[in-house]
Amino acid sequence: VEALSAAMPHNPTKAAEHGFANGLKPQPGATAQPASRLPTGSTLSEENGSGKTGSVAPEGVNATIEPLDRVRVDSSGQRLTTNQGVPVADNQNSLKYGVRGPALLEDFILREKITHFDHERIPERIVHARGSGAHGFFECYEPLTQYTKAAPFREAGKTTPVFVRFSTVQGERGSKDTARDVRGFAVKFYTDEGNWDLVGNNMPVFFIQDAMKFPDLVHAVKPEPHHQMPQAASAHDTFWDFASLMPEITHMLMWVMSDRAIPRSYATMQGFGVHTFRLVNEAGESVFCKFHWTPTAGTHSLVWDEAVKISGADPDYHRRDLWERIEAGAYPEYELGLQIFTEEQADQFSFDILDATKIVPEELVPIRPVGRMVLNRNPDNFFAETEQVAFCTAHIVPGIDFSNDPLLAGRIHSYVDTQITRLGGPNFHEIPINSPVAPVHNNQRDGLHRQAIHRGRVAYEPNSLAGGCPFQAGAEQGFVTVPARLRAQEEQGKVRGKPEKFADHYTQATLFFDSQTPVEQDHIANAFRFELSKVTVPAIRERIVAMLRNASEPLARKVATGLGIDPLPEPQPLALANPAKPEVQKSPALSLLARPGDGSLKGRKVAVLVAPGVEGKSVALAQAALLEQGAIARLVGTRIGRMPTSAGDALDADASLENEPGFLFDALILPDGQEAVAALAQDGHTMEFIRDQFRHCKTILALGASRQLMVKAGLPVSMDKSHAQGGTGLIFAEAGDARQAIAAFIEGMTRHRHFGREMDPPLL
Ligand code: HDE
Repeated sequence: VEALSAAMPHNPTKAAEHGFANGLKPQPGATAQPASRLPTGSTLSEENGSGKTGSVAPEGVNATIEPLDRVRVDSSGQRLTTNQGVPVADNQNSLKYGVRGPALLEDFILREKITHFDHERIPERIVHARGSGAHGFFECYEPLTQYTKAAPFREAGKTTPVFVRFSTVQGERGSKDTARDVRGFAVKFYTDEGNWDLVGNNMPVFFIQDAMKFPDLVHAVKPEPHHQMPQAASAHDTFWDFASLMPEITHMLMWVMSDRAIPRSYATMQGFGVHTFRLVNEAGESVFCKFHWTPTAGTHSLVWDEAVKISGADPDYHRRDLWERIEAGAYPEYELGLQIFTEEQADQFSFDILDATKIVPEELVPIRPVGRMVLNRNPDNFFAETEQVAFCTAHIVPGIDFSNDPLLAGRIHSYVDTQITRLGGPNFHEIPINSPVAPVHNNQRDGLHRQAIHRGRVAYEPNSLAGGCPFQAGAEQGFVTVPARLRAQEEQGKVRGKPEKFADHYTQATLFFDSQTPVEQDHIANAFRFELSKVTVPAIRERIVAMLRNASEPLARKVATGLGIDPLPEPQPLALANPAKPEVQKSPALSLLARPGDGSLKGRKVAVLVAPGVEGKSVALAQAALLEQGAIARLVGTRIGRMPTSAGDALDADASLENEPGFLFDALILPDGQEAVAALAQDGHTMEFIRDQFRHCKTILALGASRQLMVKAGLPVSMDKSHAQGGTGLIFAEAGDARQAIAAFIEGMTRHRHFGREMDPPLL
């Protein structure tokens, strides 16, 4: 037990889950797994978890652990059985009539094993198929009872267990992580008044305004139906054809062409509820609300060239990063912020708050921080948890309510519906990862895969035979829908149509583009250029440029130049000739660079190149200094294994230039030691390593003799500045000067990238 908990210092309860610490460890000679706890239905209450007040979930612990204990399986010390619990004597050979004779139909052990295997796969999600999940907790900063009676926001310090799934949208389950795409950011709160799913994205707006268009959008962006290409990419004809005919998409296009679509890590991207929701207090009063998750580590992204290369070398880049951060105790953390506004305020806005292609600028309604979410525990089993988790926008709790956003309305139907097919029936809420920690009691019965064994003969309400139970909770305790105003709607009657402000397709696209820093604007223009250069039909490219002219003339011009379109096409006709004047012309908060985060290096990866004859002391110094900052320095050698140092001792390279290319690291240290430098100079991988690090604007430190490597790689060493300034992110240290240079290197890394070096087309 001690050895196990020592090996997993950050998830101390894992030992207990696996049966080692709670007396479940099988005894020698044991014949069967001890009976697991029966599902109780009610698993969390004020006494045992999420309801605890004034407490913070300890690191690595959260309250979904106990409820899930009943289904965790530990096979250590156990004999192999069939699914009926029959011990299996031979798991190597099928039953035959003589060793060279025919296999026998009677072999129920083989048939059960193969039959189960044949059915191991379930349908993947139609969108967001590729994802990664983690457990954690949400902690409330202060009571929000003035606005909402929702359980997670009742008291300061209250913690609520959560399960989060991050995802890409377009690609299939086995596709790459670093595609240019929106990222799903779905949070399941296991509140003590039922599950609340906040199924958001890492961008606060969406492509379309009405659920009616969702199947069209997804059909357009998915791999084209005749040849199933391209995988995990929007850079193809059908997506841009659809986009060019849907001007409401323009604002979202700005976001997906920005670096937000290629995050560095799930721990460094924001999350948004997208739609306007309602908060409702005990008195039944309601306000509107937008949900924002902001990462403590700041918002950081990849650059496109890097994202493309990573997808080849490590398609699991984000999944690995999330897993490793949690295992290392560098827990991803996000602050939840709310934009709260009244219906009267909303009526005055220049845009419609029911339109999911619009944001509420922070300068108009500030974001109020209300709590933090920490992801502190990896799932035990990908399929059981991350794949089977079922998020549904229909899952809300007392204190939260919907707005009339027509996109949200379609979602309220879609998610439950899709789970019924994907998870094989209406009882998916009983799959352990989905089951609420609050008690479940109703008269729904039967269906495929029913787990609960309901007792008694009463499955209806009202009843007298069961004393009227389960009884209606009533307005005091139960969920009550806000009686929203419907005056205007009554006048119109049933219609298919949109409110007028929905027709302003460009004002906020302009706001977004104009609020970006010049570097970010360049990246957006380059992304349009790249995507449209993959489009084979010239008319589609031209229609997009014509659309962009309505949002930003400089952007449209730059994209057109990049595509060889001259002269510029006429702007697309406006659906609304005179849109309302926006309250905010620039919102600096929309720039990724506006949220550098806490400056910590937690979870960052640094490559230290090594070869035989390396100067070991400065390498050790750098490793120690980086570890202190929470960054991981990996020794990347001309090969893996022991490397003699110039002082006669040895270092262990755990990665090689071949298996961990340069673009997988956030920064680079080139070592001192003539012999090592000569060996590195012989290997072409070293040059690619350095050039990628340079091209992707990362901090590079060249210790002593390794300056030659920079020269050989063709780097403009004239960029060399005193390392005290470190402005270019290129730091050179003379021999014996390592300590100070390492400090400058760490300072450079806190800036993430040095975009001053960036050139289009790239210099190297
Ligand atoms: Fe989804 N979406 N969506 N979506 N969505 C699904 O549900 C849908 C939309 C989002 O990690 C599906 O379980 C419709 C907006 C996330 O498991 C499906 C519409 C936003 C996830 C579905 C939208 C999202 C999904 C597919 C337009 C951001 C992954 C599998 C009306 C606010 C959740 C599934 C996870 C998944 C439908 C639009 C986010 C088909 C009909 C807007 C994060 O039900």
